[in-house]
Amino acid sequence: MLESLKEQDPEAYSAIVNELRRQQQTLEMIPSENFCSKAVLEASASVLANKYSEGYPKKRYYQGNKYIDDIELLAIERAKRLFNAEHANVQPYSGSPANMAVYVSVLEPGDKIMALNLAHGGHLTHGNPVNFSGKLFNFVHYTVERDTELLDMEKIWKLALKEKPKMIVSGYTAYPRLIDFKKFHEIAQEINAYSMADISHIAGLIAARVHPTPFPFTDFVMTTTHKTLRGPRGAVILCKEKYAKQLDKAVFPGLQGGPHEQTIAAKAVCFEEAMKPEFIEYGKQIVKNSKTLAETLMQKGIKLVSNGTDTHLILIDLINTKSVGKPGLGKDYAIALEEAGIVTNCNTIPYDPASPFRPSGIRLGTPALTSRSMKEPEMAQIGKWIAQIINEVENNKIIIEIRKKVNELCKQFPLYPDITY
Ligand code: DSN
Repeated sequence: MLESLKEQDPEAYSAIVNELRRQQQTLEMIPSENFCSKAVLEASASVLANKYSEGYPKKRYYQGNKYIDDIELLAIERAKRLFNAEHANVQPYSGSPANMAVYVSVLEPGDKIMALNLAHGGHLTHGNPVNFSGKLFNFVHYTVERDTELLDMEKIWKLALKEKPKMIVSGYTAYPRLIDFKKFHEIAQEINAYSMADISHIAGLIAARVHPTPFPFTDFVMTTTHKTLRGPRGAVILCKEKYAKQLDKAVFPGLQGGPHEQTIAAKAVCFEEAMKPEFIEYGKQIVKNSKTLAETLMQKGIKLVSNGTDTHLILIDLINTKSVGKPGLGKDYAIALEEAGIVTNCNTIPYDPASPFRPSGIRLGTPALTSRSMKEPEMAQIGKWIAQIINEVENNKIIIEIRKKVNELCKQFPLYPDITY
Protein backbone atom coordinates (compact mmCIF):
# COMPACT_ATOMS: atom_id res chain seq x y z
CA MET A 1 0.00 0.00 0.00
CA LEU A 2 1.11 3.56 -0.75
CA GLU A 3 4.02 2.19 -2.83
CA SER A 4 3.84 5.01 -5.39
CA LEU A 5 3.73 7.66 -2.69
CA LYS A 6 6.65 6.07 -0.88
CA GLU A 7 8.76 6.11 -4.01
CA GLN A 8 7.74 9.52 -5.29
CA ASP A 9 7.44 11.54 -2.09
CA PRO A 10 9.18 9.97 0.90
CA GLU A 11 8.59 13.05 3.08
CA ALA A 12 4.78 13.00 2.70
CA TYR A 13 4.81 9.21 2.97
CA SER A 14 6.79 9.28 6.18
CA ALA A 15 4.42 11.81 7.83
CA ILE A 16 1.46 9.55 6.99
CA VAL A 17 3.22 6.47 8.37
CA ASN A 18 4.13 8.35 11.55
CA GLU A 19 0.48 9.33 12.04
CA LEU A 20 -0.66 5.74 11.52
CA ARG A 21 1.81 4.58 14.19
CA ARG A 22 0.63 7.33 16.56
CA GLN A 23 -2.99 6.22 16.12
CA GLN A 24 -2.00 2.59 16.65
CA GLN A 25 0.15 3.21 19.73
CA THR A 26 -2.00 5.66 21.73
CA LEU A 27 -5.44 5.62 23.32
CA GLU A 28 -7.55 7.97 21.21
CA MET A 29 -10.08 9.48 23.60
CA ILE A 30 -11.09 12.75 21.94
CA PRO A 31 -14.86 12.18 21.83
CA SER A 32 -15.28 13.68 18.35
CA GLU A 33 -12.72 11.35 16.80
CA ASN A 34 -13.05 7.78 15.59
CA PHE A 35 -11.50 5.15 13.30
CA CYS A 36 -13.48 4.49 10.15
CA SER A 37 -13.48 1.17 8.34
CA LYS A 38 -10.99 0.29 5.62
CA ALA A 39 -13.87 0.35 3.14
CA VAL A 40 -14.58 3.98 4.08
CA LEU A 41 -10.88 4.83 3.76
CA GLU A 42 -10.73 3.18 0.33
CA ALA A 43 -13.76 5.09 -0.96
CA SER A 44 -12.28 8.34 0.42
CA ALA A 45 -9.08 7.84 -1.53
CA SER A 46 -10.75 6.73 -4.77
CA VAL A 47 -10.62 8.16 -8.32
CA LEU A 48 -13.89 9.98 -7.65
CA ALA A 49 -11.61 12.73 -6.33
CA ASN A 50 -10.75 13.51 -9.97
CA LYS A 51 -14.24 14.59 -11.00
CA TYR A 52 -16.09 17.91 -10.98
CA SER A 53 -19.83 17.52 -10.43
CA GLU A 54 -21.28 20.93 -9.55
CA GLY A 55 -25.04 20.68 -9.34
CA TYR A 56 -27.08 17.71 -8.17
CA PRO A 57 -27.74 14.21 -9.60
CA LYS A 58 -29.18 14.44 -13.13
CA LYS A 59 -28.70 18.25 -13.08
CA ARG A 60 -24.96 18.74 -13.41
CA TYR A 61 -23.01 21.57 -14.99
CA TYR A 62 -20.29 19.23 -16.32
CA GLN A 63 -20.48 16.16 -18.56
CA GLY A 64 -19.31 12.72 -17.50
CA ASN A 65 -21.25 12.41 -14.28
CA LYS A 66 -23.22 9.18 -14.89
CA TYR A 67 -21.40 7.17 -12.19
CA ILE A 68 -20.99 10.14 -9.90
CA ASP A 69 -24.79 10.44 -9.98
CA ASP A 70 -25.06 6.75 -9.07
CA ILE A 71 -22.89 7.22 -5.98
CA GLU A 72 -24.51 10.47 -4.84
CA LEU A 73 -28.02 9.02 -5.24
CA LEU A 74 -26.92 5.98 -3.27
CA ALA A 75 -25.60 8.19 -0.45
CA ILE A 76 -28.83 10.24 -0.41
CA GLU A 77 -31.06 7.17 -0.34
CA ARG A 78 -29.05 5.55 2.45
CA ALA A 79 -28.88 8.73 4.56
CA LYS A 80 -32.68 9.06 4.38
CA ARG A 81 -33.20 5.40 5.24
CA LEU A 82 -30.68 5.42 8.08
CA PHE A 83 -32.28 8.37 9.86
CA ASN A 84 -35.88 8.14 8.63
CA ALA A 85 -35.55 11.57 7.02
CA GLU A 86 -37.56 13.08 4.16
CA HIS A 87 -34.67 14.81 2.37
CA ALA A 88 -30.88 14.56 2.47
CA ASN A 89 -28.13 16.76 1.08
CA VAL A 90 -24.85 14.82 1.22
CA GLN A 91 -22.63 17.52 -0.30
CA PRO A 92 -21.56 19.64 2.73
CA TYR A 93 -17.80 19.62 3.10
CA SER A 94 -17.94 19.76 6.87
CA GLY A 95 -20.01 20.75 9.90
CA SER A 96 -19.40 24.51 9.85
CA PRO A 97 -20.46 25.12 6.22
CA ALA A 98 -23.37 22.75 6.77
CA ASN A 99 -24.65 24.80 9.71
CA MET A 100 -24.19 27.96 7.66
CA ALA A 101 -26.25 26.38 4.86
CA VAL A 102 -29.10 25.57 7.23
CA TYR A 103 -29.18 29.12 8.62
CA VAL A 104 -29.08 30.90 5.27
CA SER A 105 -31.57 28.52 3.66
CA VAL A 106 -34.51 29.98 5.59
CA LEU A 107 -33.19 33.00 7.52
CA GLU A 108 -31.99 36.50 6.64
CA PRO A 109 -28.85 38.10 8.08
CA GLY A 110 -29.71 39.72 11.40
CA ASP A 111 -32.44 37.23 12.24
CA LYS A 112 -32.55 35.91 15.78
CA ILE A 113 -31.44 32.34 16.54
CA MET A 114 -31.36 30.65 19.94
CA ALA A 115 -28.65 28.12 20.84
CA LEU A 116 -26.51 26.86 23.71
CA ASN A 117 -23.57 29.03 24.76
CA LEU A 118 -20.22 27.66 23.51
CA ALA A 119 -18.79 27.78 27.04
CA HIS A 120 -21.63 25.50 28.18
CA GLY A 121 -21.18 22.91 25.46
CA GLY A 122 -22.43 24.60 22.27
CA HIS A 123 -20.37 25.00 19.10
CA LEU A 124 -18.55 27.94 17.49
CA THR A 125 -21.10 27.93 14.67
CA HIS A 126 -23.91 28.25 17.20
CA GLY A 127 -23.44 32.02 17.40
CA ASN A 128 -19.99 32.65 18.81
CA PRO A 129 -19.08 36.30 18.14
CA VAL A 130 -15.78 35.39 16.41
CA ASN A 131 -17.56 33.04 13.99
CA PHE A 132 -19.63 33.83 10.85
CA SER A 133 -22.72 32.70 12.76
CA GLY A 134 -22.33 35.30 15.51
CA LYS A 135 -21.34 38.00 13.01
CA LEU A 136 -24.23 37.39 10.60
CA PHE A 137 -27.06 36.48 12.93
CA ASN A 138 -28.40 37.80 16.19
CA PHE A 139 -27.88 34.88 18.58
CA VAL A 140 -29.34 34.62 22.06
CA HIS A 141 -27.86 31.86 24.15
CA TYR A 142 -29.36 29.53 26.70
CA THR A 143 -27.17 27.89 29.33
CA VAL A 144 -27.00 24.83 31.53
CA GLU A 145 -27.94 25.25 35.18
CA ARG A 146 -25.19 26.20 37.64
CA ASP A 147 -26.09 23.53 40.22
CA THR A 148 -27.02 20.53 38.04
CA GLU A 149 -25.04 21.45 34.89
CA LEU A 150 -28.07 20.21 32.96
CA LEU A 151 -30.40 21.92 30.51
CA ASP A 152 -33.61 23.13 32.13
CA MET A 153 -36.27 22.79 29.43
CA GLU A 154 -38.74 24.96 31.37
CA LYS A 155 -36.25 27.86 31.41
CA ILE A 156 -35.38 27.33 27.75
CA TRP A 157 -39.08 27.46 26.92
CA LYS A 158 -39.50 30.74 28.85
CA LEU A 159 -36.46 32.28 27.13
CA ALA A 160 -37.87 31.25 23.75
CA LEU A 161 -41.23 32.87 24.56
CA LYS A 162 -39.47 36.07 25.60
CA GLU A 163 -36.94 36.27 22.76
CA LYS A 164 -39.06 34.81 19.95
CA PRO A 165 -36.11 33.59 17.83
CA LYS A 166 -36.74 32.44 14.25
CA MET A 167 -34.75 29.25 14.82
CA ILE A 168 -33.87 27.15 17.88
CA VAL A 169 -30.70 25.07 17.75
CA SER A 170 -30.16 21.98 19.88
CA GLY A 171 -27.24 19.52 19.77
CA TYR A 172 -23.84 20.12 21.36
CA THR A 173 -20.14 19.36 21.52
CA ALA A 174 -19.60 19.01 25.26
CA TYR A 175 -22.89 18.00 26.87
CA PRO A 176 -22.70 14.50 28.39
CA ARG A 177 -26.44 13.98 28.86
CA LEU A 178 -29.44 13.09 26.68
CA ILE A 179 -31.09 15.85 24.64
CA ASP A 180 -34.88 16.17 24.53
CA PHE A 181 -35.23 16.92 20.81
CA LYS A 182 -39.01 16.47 20.96
CA LYS A 183 -39.35 19.20 23.56
CA PHE A 184 -37.08 21.51 21.56
CA HIS A 185 -39.27 21.04 18.51
CA GLU A 186 -42.45 21.67 20.49
CA ILE A 187 -41.01 24.92 21.85
CA ALA A 188 -40.03 25.99 18.33
CA GLN A 189 -43.51 25.16 17.04
CA GLU A 190 -45.14 27.21 19.77
CA ILE A 191 -43.33 30.38 18.67
CA ASN A 192 -43.47 29.57 14.97
CA ALA A 193 -39.69 29.07 14.76
CA TYR A 194 -37.67 26.48 12.85
CA SER A 195 -36.18 23.64 14.89
CA MET A 196 -32.63 22.65 14.04
CA ALA A 197 -30.57 19.87 15.62
CA ASP A 198 -26.80 19.61 15.24
CA ILE A 199 -26.31 15.93 16.07
CA SER A 200 -22.66 15.76 14.97
CA HIS A 201 -21.46 14.20 18.21
CA ILE A 202 -24.30 11.73 18.69
CA ALA A 203 -25.36 10.73 15.16
CA GLY A 204 -23.93 7.24 15.67
CA LEU A 205 -25.75 6.89 18.97
CA ILE A 206 -29.00 7.96 17.30
CA ALA A 207 -28.42 5.50 14.45
CA ALA A 208 -27.80 2.78 17.05
CA ARG A 209 -30.94 3.85 18.94
CA VAL A 210 -29.17 4.55 22.21
CA HIS A 211 -30.05 8.26 22.13
CA PRO A 212 -33.50 9.78 21.41
CA THR A 213 -33.89 10.73 17.75
CA PRO A 214 -34.77 14.18 16.36
CA PHE A 215 -36.46 12.47 13.37
CA PRO A 216 -38.87 12.84 11.72
CA PHE A 217 -40.21 15.91 13.50
CA THR A 218 -37.20 18.32 13.57
CA ASP A 219 -37.18 20.76 10.63
CA PHE A 220 -33.40 20.59 9.96
CA VAL A 221 -30.83 18.12 11.23
CA MET A 222 -27.12 18.50 10.53
CA THR A 223 -24.45 15.97 11.34
CA THR A 224 -20.81 15.53 10.60
CA THR A 225 -20.08 12.00 9.47
CA HIS A 226 -16.73 11.28 11.15
CA LYS A 227 -17.60 11.20 14.85
CA THR A 228 -19.73 8.46 16.45
CA LEU A 229 -21.08 7.71 12.97
CA ARG A 230 -17.59 6.44 12.05
CA GLY A 231 -17.53 7.69 8.48
CA PRO A 232 -15.32 10.04 6.45
CA ARG A 233 -14.59 13.64 7.43
CA GLY A 234 -17.64 15.50 6.09
CA ALA A 235 -21.26 16.34 6.83
CA VAL A 236 -24.83 15.77 5.74
CA ILE A 237 -27.99 17.83 6.19
CA LEU A 238 -31.39 16.21 6.55
CA CYS A 239 -34.62 18.16 6.44
CA LYS A 240 -38.32 18.00 5.79
CA GLU A 241 -39.26 17.77 2.12
CA LYS A 242 -40.92 21.21 2.25
CA TYR A 243 -37.46 22.82 2.85
CA ALA A 244 -35.55 20.64 0.37
CA LYS A 245 -35.32 23.17 -2.48
CA GLN A 246 -34.23 26.05 -0.27
CA LEU A 247 -31.66 23.89 1.49
CA ASP A 248 -30.17 22.49 -1.71
CA LYS A 249 -29.86 26.00 -3.14
CA ALA A 250 -28.13 27.18 0.01
CA VAL A 251 -25.51 24.40 -0.24
CA PHE A 252 -25.00 24.79 -4.00
CA PRO A 253 -24.69 27.37 -5.51
CA GLY A 254 -25.16 29.32 -2.28
CA LEU A 255 -22.04 28.27 -0.41
CA GLN A 256 -20.14 25.50 -2.13
CA GLY A 257 -18.72 24.65 -5.52
CA GLY A 258 -17.82 21.16 -6.69
CA PRO A 259 -18.82 18.46 -4.22
CA HIS A 260 -16.16 16.05 -2.95
CA GLU A 261 -17.59 12.90 -4.51
CA GLN A 262 -14.89 10.63 -3.07
CA THR A 263 -16.11 11.68 0.39
CA ILE A 264 -19.74 11.30 -0.69
CA ALA A 265 -18.93 7.71 -1.73
CA ALA A 266 -17.36 7.13 1.68
CA LYS A 267 -20.47 8.60 3.34
CA ALA A 268 -22.60 6.10 1.38
CA VAL A 269 -20.40 3.27 2.69
CA CYS A 270 -20.62 4.50 6.28
CA PHE A 271 -24.42 4.93 6.13
CA GLU A 272 -24.75 1.31 5.01
CA GLU A 273 -22.43 0.18 7.82
CA ALA A 274 -24.51 2.12 10.34
CA MET A 275 -27.66 0.23 9.28
CA LYS A 276 -26.14 -3.16 10.14
CA PRO A 277 -27.11 -4.92 13.37
CA GLU A 278 -23.44 -4.78 14.51
CA PHE A 279 -23.70 -1.01 14.60
CA ILE A 280 -26.46 -1.20 17.22
CA GLU A 281 -24.09 -3.29 19.35
CA TYR A 282 -21.33 -0.77 18.70
CA GLY A 283 -23.51 2.14 19.88
CA LYS A 284 -24.60 0.26 22.99
CA GLN A 285 -20.98 -0.57 23.80
CA ILE A 286 -19.86 3.06 23.39
CA VAL A 287 -22.32 4.08 26.13
CA LYS A 288 -21.53 1.11 28.39
CA ASN A 289 -17.84 1.95 28.06
CA SER A 290 -18.45 5.60 28.79
CA LYS A 291 -20.49 4.86 31.89
CA THR A 292 -17.84 2.45 33.23
CA LEU A 293 -15.13 5.01 32.60
CA ALA A 294 -17.18 7.73 34.33
CA GLU A 295 -17.85 5.52 37.37
CA THR A 296 -14.18 4.61 37.70
CA LEU A 297 -13.07 8.23 37.48
CA MET A 298 -15.62 9.37 40.07
CA GLN A 299 -14.63 6.56 42.44
CA LYS A 300 -11.06 7.88 42.24
CA GLY A 301 -12.08 11.41 43.24
CA ILE A 302 -12.37 12.97 39.77
CA LYS A 303 -15.29 15.41 39.46
CA LEU A 304 -17.34 15.09 36.29
CA VAL A 305 -19.64 17.74 34.89
CA SER A 306 -23.24 16.66 35.69
CA ASN A 307 -21.73 13.82 37.75
CA GLY A 308 -21.67 11.31 34.93
CA THR A 309 -22.71 10.62 31.37
CA ASP A 310 -25.49 9.13 29.25
CA THR A 311 -23.51 9.29 26.03
CA HIS A 312 -20.07 8.77 24.52
CA LEU A 313 -18.69 11.87 26.23
CA ILE A 314 -17.28 12.77 29.64
CA LEU A 315 -16.23 16.23 30.84
CA ILE A 316 -13.79 16.35 33.75
CA ASP A 317 -14.09 19.37 36.04
CA LEU A 318 -10.58 19.96 37.37
CA ILE A 319 -11.58 22.85 39.62
CA ASN A 320 -13.80 20.61 41.72
CA THR A 321 -11.40 17.66 41.59
CA LYS A 322 -9.75 17.73 45.01
CA SER A 323 -6.24 16.90 43.85
CA VAL A 324 -6.29 19.85 41.40
CA GLY A 325 -8.71 22.44 42.80
CA LYS A 326 -7.62 25.34 40.55
CA PRO A 327 -8.98 26.86 37.32
CA GLY A 328 -7.15 27.08 34.03
CA LEU A 329 -5.21 23.80 34.13
CA GLY A 330 -7.03 21.75 31.47
CA LYS A 331 -4.26 22.11 28.90
CA ASP A 332 -1.50 21.10 31.37
CA TYR A 333 -3.37 17.95 32.37
CA ALA A 334 -4.22 17.08 28.76
CA ILE A 335 -0.47 17.33 28.00
CA ALA A 336 0.37 15.06 30.96
CA LEU A 337 -2.19 12.51 29.75
CA GLU A 338 -0.77 12.66 26.23
CA GLU A 339 2.71 11.95 27.62
CA ALA A 340 1.21 8.74 28.95
CA GLY A 341 -0.29 7.95 25.54
CA ILE A 342 -3.85 8.99 26.45
CA VAL A 343 -5.10 11.56 23.94
CA THR A 344 -7.88 13.92 25.10
CA ASN A 345 -8.58 17.63 24.73
CA CYS A 346 -8.84 20.50 27.18
CA ASN A 347 -12.26 22.13 27.24
CA THR A 348 -14.23 24.80 29.05
CA ILE A 349 -16.61 23.62 31.73
CA PRO A 350 -19.92 25.38 32.49
CA TYR A 351 -19.30 28.69 34.33
CA ASP A 352 -15.55 28.27 33.83
CA PRO A 353 -13.77 31.24 35.43
CA ALA A 354 -10.69 30.63 33.25
CA SER A 355 -10.21 31.75 29.64
CA PRO A 356 -11.16 29.48 26.72
CA PHE A 357 -7.43 29.32 25.88
CA ARG A 358 -6.61 27.90 29.32
CA PRO A 359 -9.87 26.16 30.25
CA SER A 360 -10.51 24.14 33.41
CA GLY A 361 -11.83 20.90 31.94
CA ILE A 362 -10.78 17.84 30.00
CA ARG A 363 -13.13 16.34 27.44
CA LEU A 364 -12.85 12.66 26.62
CA GLY A 365 -14.93 9.84 25.24
CA THR A 366 -15.13 6.25 24.10
CA PRO A 367 -16.10 6.03 20.37
CA ALA A 368 -12.58 5.34 19.05
CA LEU A 369 -11.61 2.87 21.78
CA THR A 370 -14.90 1.06 21.24
CA SER A 371 -14.02 0.81 17.54
CA ARG A 372 -10.86 -0.98 18.70
CA SER A 373 -13.16 -3.51 20.47
CA MET A 374 -12.29 -2.39 23.99
CA LYS A 375 -14.95 -3.08 26.59
CA GLU A 376 -15.74 -2.38 30.27
CA PRO A 377 -12.64 -4.04 31.81
CA GLU A 378 -10.34 -1.93 29.64
CA MET A 379 -12.34 1.22 30.48
CA ALA A 380 -11.99 0.51 34.20
CA GLN A 381 -8.23 0.11 33.72
CA ILE A 382 -7.90 3.26 31.62
CA GLY A 383 -10.04 5.18 34.12
CA LYS A 384 -7.64 4.21 36.91
CA TRP A 385 -4.65 5.37 34.84
CA ILE A 386 -6.30 8.70 34.02
CA ALA A 387 -7.20 9.27 37.67
CA GLN A 388 -3.69 8.33 38.78
CA ILE A 389 -2.15 10.86 36.39
CA ILE A 390 -4.56 13.61 37.44
CA ASN A 391 -4.14 12.89 41.15
CA GLU A 392 -0.33 12.68 40.96
CA VAL A 393 0.47 14.86 37.99
CA GLU A 394 3.94 15.84 39.27
CA ASN A 395 5.04 12.20 39.44
CA ASN A 396 6.85 11.62 36.17
CA LYS A 397 7.62 8.00 37.07
CA ILE A 398 3.91 7.17 37.05
CA ILE A 399 3.47 8.77 33.63
CA ILE A 400 6.36 6.72 32.22
CA GLU A 401 5.00 3.49 33.74
CA ILE A 402 1.51 4.13 32.40
CA ARG A 403 2.93 4.91 28.96
CA LYS A 404 4.41 1.40 28.86
CA LYS A 405 1.12 -0.17 29.95
CA VAL A 406 -0.77 1.85 27.33
CA ASN A 407 1.59 0.46 24.70
CA GLU A 408 0.85 -3.09 25.83
CA LEU A 409 -2.92 -2.46 25.81
CA CYS A 410 -2.72 -0.98 22.30
CA LYS A 411 -0.95 -4.13 21.09
CA GLN A 412 -3.75 -6.27 22.50
CA PHE A 413 -6.33 -4.28 20.49
CA PRO A 414 -4.60 -3.73 17.15
CA LEU A 415 -5.78 -0.92 14.94
CA TYR A 416 -5.71 -1.41 11.16
CA PRO A 417 -3.48 -4.48 11.54
CA ASP A 418 -3.56 -5.22 7.81
CA ILE A 419 -2.61 -1.73 6.69
CA THR A 420 0.99 -2.37 5.87
CA TYR A 421 2.47 1.02 5.15
N1 DSN B 1 -14.24 20.04 16.62
C1 DSN B 1 -15.45 19.33 16.96
C2 DSN B 1 -15.37 18.68 18.30
O1 DSN B 1 -14.28 18.28 18.65
O2 DSN B 1 -16.35 18.57 18.99
C3 DSN B 1 -16.64 20.17 16.81
O3 DSN B 1 -16.61 20.77 15.56
